[in-house]
Amino acid sequence: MNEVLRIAVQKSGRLSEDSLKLIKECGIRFDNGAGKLKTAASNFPAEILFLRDDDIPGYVEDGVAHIGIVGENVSVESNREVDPVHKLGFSKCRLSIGIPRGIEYSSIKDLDGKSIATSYPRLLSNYLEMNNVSCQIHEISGSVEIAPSIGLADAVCDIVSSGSTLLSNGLKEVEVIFRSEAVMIAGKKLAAPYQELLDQLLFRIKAVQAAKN
Ligand code: PRT
Ligand code: ZN
Repeated sequence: MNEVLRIAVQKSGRLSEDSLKLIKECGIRFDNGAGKLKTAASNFPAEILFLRDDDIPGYVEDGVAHIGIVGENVSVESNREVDPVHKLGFSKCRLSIGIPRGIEYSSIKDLDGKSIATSYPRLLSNYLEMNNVSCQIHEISGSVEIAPSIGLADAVCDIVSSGSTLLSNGLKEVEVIFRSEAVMIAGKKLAAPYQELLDQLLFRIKAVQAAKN
């Protein structure tokens, strides 16, 4: 069999180290010399592609990569046609709404008519709709937490882990709208040889996870 499973992982960021560690713990050996965008495994028919996390769902949908590792937040927000095949247990975080600390808050209804800055317009608008609340959503791609203090928005909706970024920007967390962790995503209807390789990899991943619990 000459088929090679193409695995997309984040090139450099919060998911990178744990993604590569997991692949190594599965017994798959590869050389990830600095600056490489692609590397072949030496003892498993796989190739690793190093990409920006936001691009991974699209590449998996298009079949450029057969599978990928991303945050569920990125996968769901992308709205790409991919299968979330297995949760990986690392990079846990939440997508939350934060408001200035001095403002009282009792429920999501308090946000009706307000503006919210976020990089996650789809997840946010789904949540607001579900709660029958209507807000103006300002989509910005980074430094979201600064928005209220510069008068750009009344609230923010961003990824929170320890909570210290919200705190240091004078904000408090008032609603958790999505809980996320790293997930293995796969293309819909993978051809048989790739599905078989994915099954072998998932078998190893589950064994690695079981050994840790
Ligand atoms: O360059 P590239 O586009 O590939 O990476 P990126 O900068 O978009 O993503 P990166 O590496 O920051 O995050 C990758 C994934 O890690 C995210 O999509 C989440 O699934 C997950 N993750 C886990 C986090 C965090 N924890 C996190 N704390 N992603 C972002 N943050 C940021 C958050 O945006 C906020 O600015 O950290 C700040 C909050 O952290 P605390 O600890 O102060 O609450
Ligand atoms: Zn990104």
